[in-house]
Parts: sequence; structure tokens; C-alpha cells
Amino acid sequence: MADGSQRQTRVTSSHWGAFEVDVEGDRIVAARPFANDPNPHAVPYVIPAAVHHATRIQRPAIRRGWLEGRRKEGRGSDEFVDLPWDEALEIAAQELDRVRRTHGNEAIFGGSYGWSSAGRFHHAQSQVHRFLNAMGGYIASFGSYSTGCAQSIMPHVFGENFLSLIYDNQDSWEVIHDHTDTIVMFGGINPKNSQVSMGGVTEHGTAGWIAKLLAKGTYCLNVGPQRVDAPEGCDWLPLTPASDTALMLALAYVLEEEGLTDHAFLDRYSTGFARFRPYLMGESDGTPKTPEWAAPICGCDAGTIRTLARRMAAGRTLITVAWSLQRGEHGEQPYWMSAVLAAMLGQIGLPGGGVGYGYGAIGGVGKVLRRMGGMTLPQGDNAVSTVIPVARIADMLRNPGQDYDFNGRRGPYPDIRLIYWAGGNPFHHHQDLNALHDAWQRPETILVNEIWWTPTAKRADIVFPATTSYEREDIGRSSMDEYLFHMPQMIPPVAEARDDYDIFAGIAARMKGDVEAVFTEGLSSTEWIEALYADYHDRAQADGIDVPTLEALREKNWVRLPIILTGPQETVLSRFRADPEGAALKTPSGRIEIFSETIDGFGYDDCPGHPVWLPPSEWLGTASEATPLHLVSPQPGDKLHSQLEAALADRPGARPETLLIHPADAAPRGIESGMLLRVFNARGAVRARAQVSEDIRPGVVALPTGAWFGDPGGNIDPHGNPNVLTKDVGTSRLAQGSSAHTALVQVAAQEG
Ligand SMILES: Nc1nc2c(c(=O)[nH]1)N[C@H]1C(S)=C(S)[C@@H](COP(=O)(O)OP(=O)(O)OC[C@H]3O[C@@H](n4cnc5c(=O)[nH]c(N)nc54)[C@H](O)[C@@H]3O)O[C@H]1N2
Ligand SMILES: Nc1nc2c(c(=O)[nH]1)N[C@H]1C(S)=C(S)[C@@H](COP(=O)(O)OP(=O)(O)OC[C@H]3O[C@@H](n4cnc5c(=O)[nH]c(N)nc54)[C@H](O)[C@@H]3O)O[C@H]1N2
Ligand SMILES: [Mo]
Repeated sequence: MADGSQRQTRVTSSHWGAFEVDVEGDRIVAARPFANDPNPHAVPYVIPAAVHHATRIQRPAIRRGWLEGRRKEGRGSDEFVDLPWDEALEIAAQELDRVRRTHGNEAIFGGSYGWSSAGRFHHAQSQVHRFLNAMGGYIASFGSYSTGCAQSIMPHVFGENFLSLIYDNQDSWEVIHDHTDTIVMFGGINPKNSQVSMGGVTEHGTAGWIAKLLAKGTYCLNVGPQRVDAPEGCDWLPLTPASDTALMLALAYVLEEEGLTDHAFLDRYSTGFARFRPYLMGESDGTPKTPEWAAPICGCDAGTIRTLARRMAAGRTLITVAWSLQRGEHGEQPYWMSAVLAAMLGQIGLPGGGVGYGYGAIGGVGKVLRRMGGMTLPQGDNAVSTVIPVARIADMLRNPGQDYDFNGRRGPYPDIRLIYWAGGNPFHHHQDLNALHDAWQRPETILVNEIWWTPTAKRADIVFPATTSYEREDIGRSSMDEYLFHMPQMIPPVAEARDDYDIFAGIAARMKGDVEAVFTEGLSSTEWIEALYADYHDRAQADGIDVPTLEALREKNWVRLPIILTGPQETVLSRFRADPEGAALKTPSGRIEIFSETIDGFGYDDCPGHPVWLPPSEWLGTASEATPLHLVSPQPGDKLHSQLEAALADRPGARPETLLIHPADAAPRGIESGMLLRVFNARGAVRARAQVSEDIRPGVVALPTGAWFGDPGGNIDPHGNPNVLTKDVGTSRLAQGSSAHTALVQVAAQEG
């Protein structure tokens, strides 16, 4: 920690990469990108303002209405009462004890989704889960908002856990560079998104790789609603959002019609093509999936589809699919169909061929590193086995006891009385926020640990102020990065903030039974970090990777480990290709499942036994006079989700958020760049600022995520959070993923 007025500079790590921080006394005074990063993110510049921002939660606070017994009304509108730490911790402990005694641990929701901050020990979600396990368990959640739908569907297709597929079993950029002739990028590959990664990537390399591919002459085609989803130099096939499955079917149709399908591959490595083909050719439903059929659905012409199919069959082709495609109603279908299309091309398991998911979605996809274990806080065992799909939270709160389907299972939603959230911002990330606001009134108690007064903190009953990663010591290590960081404590906690660990330890100490002993195991946070690091260090040494001792790392601040692997690497799919029996996939057939008996057996009309074209409830095909435009809501370029939003929003003109709109849609509405807009549908309304641009297809508007949802009661969200407008519906009964990209809206110029 800095002492006196001397300026000190240290490096730390974050989800958006490493950066240097200058400290004077108790304050962070400047921050700038890390010198080793060829393509750093700009977000460090806002760190000093964010850390010392007026919206920091100063001390524990409890909602007045809750204290006075008005539990189920006033969340989000009541004022808060500041309390001393001891008193607030005591109240929280008594309430947790009351709820588990009266209703059981099944009444406690601790899904607590969210990205929190980098740093291995002070990872808020791990901390809250460990704490809730120590007190007897909680209702957890399955999957993520990022890839929840894919996590359910793809194991049926490739027999592999989806996260293991993308992080450990896809080709590196180097292999793609050396082997691939054509990349067809559904949803693009946007270097802006790869600036971010769980735990951070230090040398941001995705933009550099795409530049190298283009220089080499690799044909890169961005297929989607926005030109800006891929760097300049990539071709663009403007596509109607949510129509990708129709395009993929038409590409498959051309392959089949023109004798370009690799039937030898299908026979040896896949199952079910014979069940799928009649649908493709229109023999089973009377609709051949021709380019002429797809063209009006996709908003492109049939000739383009034919030419593309031939090009894909002519050389080594990699199909890449952005995660956004599965973040919409029927998101299972483009994911499954992309695998079928790749199988028909016969290049799965060959270097630089087949299909890959999420290149560019986050940094580190396409980078191959030696795996290292350790530095993970053990979360203990959860005595409650009920798990909900992560994005079904509002349904759960609204419908206790009601049965719902999920990936072949059917069962009731739990009856939630208490929610504990740490490290996430559901009033940023969930869909249909006005409806979530209403459902959120139902539990008896909501506890939140937060750094800033986010819309979620404002809707809690008991709020504990948490430290930022600059106010505590930690270790920065990501499985997608070759750098290892000591993250020093640089300043004392701001106001009365405490580390999540100390907040939970403080509550645990006041609860009945042995919660404290189970949670802390008698260790301070420094002792935990030392123990976790020792385990990591020993494992690394055993694997022959030389990592410094903790003392040495504290001294050095960071080191670069020799763990990058170069050249072609074996993957689940390359092994399967080489030896389809010996290295069979973990699907029921041991092969790629074009038809899945398992899924067929579920009997879901919204996700049948093979991929099909199923239009979502809201897309340009169902556009009306009231809501004629499709809203897509990409990740924000200037930050990570809603983090640091308070400081970013202070910059002149930064809020409301910018809405991208095509001149053909802007002109009839009298909209020009810079104008204030009202964006609305039956679910709500937000303000936004217009940016008129030909980088987006006509009929589509784009509003990034991340603005803080405004205070309830107003009839328009002043900052421009797209989730006021998005639809809260599961992708299907199979995956129940989030459908953030399913939304139709109207846009109007706003006076003043
Ligand atoms: N419309 C639409 N919505 C989307 C998406 C979309 O594409 N479109 N994408 C979805 C996706 S993929 C995601 S991942 C989610 C992201 O949604 P979230 O992960 O919920 O978003 P964050 O803003 O990262 O929230 C993290 C919160 O943790 C807090 N925090 C940080 N460090 C700490 C700490 O040490 N302790 C505590 N207690 N708190 C801390 C931050 O202040 C912040 O409020 O959004 C989803 N929502
Ligand atoms: N800078 C920055 N980077 C981030 C994040 C961040 O907050 N900030 N968040 C990170 C997280 S948590 C995640 S999960 C990843 C998400 O990574 P992705 O899901 O890949 O990224 P998105 O930005 O949600 O969407 C990419 C693009 O998909 C397009 N799109 C939307 N719907 C469709 C469709 O139906 N078809 C096609 N073809 N295209 C469509 C949109 O134009 C959008 O710009 O990003 C990560 N990267
Ligand atoms: Mo995500």
C-alpha cells in the first residue's frame, strides 16, 4: 500500500486486461494500459474516477420499509437507513437464520449470476456460493447468460461440455491462419469483444490475427445485421437477425443438390442424416429449403447463397458462430444447424476446418495454453440439489411451485423467500426489466453486496459495501492468459467498504451453528491467498512449469509463464476423425448427432429431433406498424457490461446510450445523428441518442447493453438500457436460455 504523499505505480489485472495504476496516499490518481499489450482497452483511464465516485456505497444500508415490516413493497423506491457494521451484520445473520429455519434452504436463491471482478480469491460469486453452502445450501443456477442455450444443446450434438469444446478443443488462430481459405462468420468476429475475458487476457491478439488472415488472402465473410461486427477488410452479407438457420439450411440444400455434400464423412462420423434430409429437401413438409425459400426470410438474394455454398465446398472452410446467435428464441437451431452444415462439408476435425464457436466473443478463444490447476476457492457442497436455468429467474419468482420443462426434465420452480446477490447486476443483465422489477417484489428479503449504487443495490433490502480489487490483495490468473499477476492492495478500502470475504465471515460469525468455522476454516483472507497460491505453485512445479513463490511474485508484480502451445494441437474432434471408434464422441451414438433420439424423445415442438427453421415470436417476419424494427443489443465497446458505468456516464454526451439506425429508417422518422430518441414497445421505453449509419441493415437497430436501468416509476428509462425492451422467454423447453436478441421496437425522435 502507498504511504505518505509519494506516488507509487503498480500493475494489476482485470477482465479487460492488465494496466498500470498510480497511487498517491489514499487515492488512485491515474491509470493507463500495460506496456506489453499490443491492443489495450481504453477503460483503465476511467478507473480513478470510478473508484472514488460519488455512487460508491459508503456504509451498510437497510431499506426503511423493510425495517418497518413493509417487506414486499417499496423495493427500489424506499429510502435507505445507514447502519453501523455490527448492527447490519447482526440483522442479516438473524434474517438468514430465520429463513432457513422457517422455510428451509430451498427458499434461498443464491444463483447470483455476474462477472464480478478479476482476482482468484476475492471472486464474489465464489464467495457467496461458499458462504451459502456453509449455511446449508441454496438454489443454484445452471449455465450463463453468455452461452446458456449452447451449454444445453451442444452436448447432445458433439457429446462434449460446451465450455470444454470452445476453450480446449478448437483450433488456434495460428492453425486457422495456416490452413483456412474461407471463414464464414455468423454474427461476425468483433475485436472489441475479445478485449474482454474472464480474468483478463494481457496481450490482446484477436485484431492482429484477423489482420494477418486478411493480409494472407483468407476470405472472411461477416454474416449478420451489422457491418461493424467484423474489422474492415472482411466482406459483409447483411442478414435479417434470427434468420441464420434458414440461411444455413439453404447452404446445406445447395450442397446436397449440387453433389457437394461429403457423404463419406456423414456415413462414418455422423448419425441421422437420413432423418434430416427429407426435411431439407422438402419431402417431409413440402417445403424444399432452397436459396429461393431462404432469400426473403434472410433478406438476401438466392444467387448470393448459391455462390457462398460453392465457395464453402471449394476449399478449407471454417464456420464460426458468435454466441449472440444462441441468445434469442430458438437459439438452439442455428447452433445445431451450424454443426450439421460443417458435417456436410466434411471438414470437422481437420486443421482450420469445421465449425468454431465464439472466436472473438471473448479474448483467449483461439489461444492454446498449457492447462494449470489450482488457485480456486473451494465452494464446499450444496445440500440443496435444485437448480434453475440461469435466465429463468423472473419466471421462478412469479411462479413458485409451477412445473416447467428443461432439457428432458420437468419439475416445479422453488418458492423463494430470500435472495443473496454478490458480483452481478441482474437489473442490467436480465431481460424485460420492468417485469423483473415486479417479480423482484415477491421475496421477503434481498441482500446485495455491491461496490456502487447499481440499480440492483437500489432494489435490495440489506446492502453491504464491497471493496474494489484495488483495495485488497489478490492473485490474477486466467486459464486463457500466460501472465500471472500479484494484484497488490493499493489503497485502503473506500469509506467503510469491506471485502466480500469479511462481509460473509462477519455474518457467519453471528449465525447459529458452525457456519463461521465451515466458511473461514479459521483463516484470514491473507492466509487463504497464501494457501491457494501454495497449492497452485506445487501443482505447477510438479508439471514442470516454473512459477515464482508468492514472496517473489509480490516483489515482481507480474511474470509471463512459458505455457503458450504452438502448432496444430489434438482436439476431441481431430482425435475422433483419426479414430472414430477408439476416440468415439460421448453422444449416445458415439458420433455427431444430426438427428438426436434423446431430444426427439423429449417431444418438444420448440426443439424437435433435428435442426429446423423455427421463426421467433419477435423478428422482422412478425414486424408490425406498432413495432417495425428488430432491436439487437450487443456488448458495449467502452466497458464490461454495466461495470464502471457511473464514471463513464459522467462524460459529456455519454448518456443516453447510442442507438445505431440505418438512414432508410431514420429519414422517414425525421431522425438525424445526435438527436434524442424514444425507443419503445409494449414492455417499456428508453431514451437513446441517434447515430445514423449504413453499417447496420435497414429494419434493425442496435443499442449496446450496460447503461444502468433508471429508477422505477418513471415511464422512460433515461439512460438507455436495452433490457427494458427485450423479451424474457426461454430459448425453448430444451435449453431455457436467455432471449436477449428477441425484440421488436419502434423508434421516434424526441423533442428536447
Ligand atoms: N440485452 C442483452 N442483455 C444481456 C446480454 C446481451 O447480449 N443483450 N448479455 C448477457 C451476458 S452475456 C452477460 S455475461 C450479462 C452480464 O451481466 P453482469 O455480469 O451482471 O454484469 P456486470 O456489470 O459485469 O455485473 C457485475 C457487478 O458486480 C459488481 N462487482 C464487481 N466486483 C465486485 C466485487 O468484488 N464484489 C461485489 N460484491 N461486487 C462486485 C459490479 O459493480 C457490477 O455491478 O449480461 C447479459 N445481458
Ligand atoms: N468490450 C466488451 N467485450 C465483451 C463484453 C463486454 O461487456 N464489453 N462482454 C463479454 C461477454 S460476457 C460475452 S458473453 C461476449 C458475447 O459475445 P457475442 O455474443 O459474440 O457478442 P454480442 O456483442 O452479444 O453480439 C455480437 C453481434 O451479434 C449480432 N447479432 C445479434 N443477433 C444476431 C443474429 O440473429 N444473427 C447474426 N448473424 N448476428 C446477430 C449483433 O449485431 C452483435 O453486434 O462478449 C464479451 N466481450
Ligand atoms: Mo456473457
